[in-house]
Amino acid sequence: MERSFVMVKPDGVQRGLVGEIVSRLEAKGLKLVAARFEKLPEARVTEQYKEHLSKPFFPGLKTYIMGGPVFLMVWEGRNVVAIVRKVIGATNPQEAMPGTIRGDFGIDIGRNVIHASDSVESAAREIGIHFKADEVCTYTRIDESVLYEY
Ligand code: D4T
Repeated sequence: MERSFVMVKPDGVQRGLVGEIVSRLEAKGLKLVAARFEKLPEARVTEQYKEHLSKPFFPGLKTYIMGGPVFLMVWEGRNVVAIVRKVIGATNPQEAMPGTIRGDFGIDIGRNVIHASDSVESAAREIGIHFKADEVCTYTRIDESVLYEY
């Protein structure tokens, strides 16, 4: 089963959106298999966003992500990476559709509430940055037999 790494960013935590975000992903039928609440150390922020190291927005992004606690999660489900990207919406909240998390709860691109992996490969890399293999749980959710068609 596919996995995605999802993070409620410091603005999402400060604005009390953790429960709403977890609820939306749970209600969709996705399965929470790992979670941790913490302030990220610089090394893991740099590793998480290494593709953006040379971008002009990186220093501000790093300060913002390290500015408060974040809620890190791993979600599992069929096609979960693409599904979560749709549920969270476009990177710029002003372009994100209403009904998506960023479309409903954000305004500025630099305060876009949530991160989610953009590919199966990124998901594996990002899960590896933040979680040990034995911190990701394997279990069957009781509704799985009716959630999936086959
Ligand atoms: P993340 O990685 O946070 O889920 O965002 P996306 O995958 O949707 O978008 P991204 O990698 O292009 O951007 C990473 C992160 O940087 C912030 N950002 C981005 C910013 O502050 N200014 C910018 O101009 C861009 C492009 C927002 C998300």
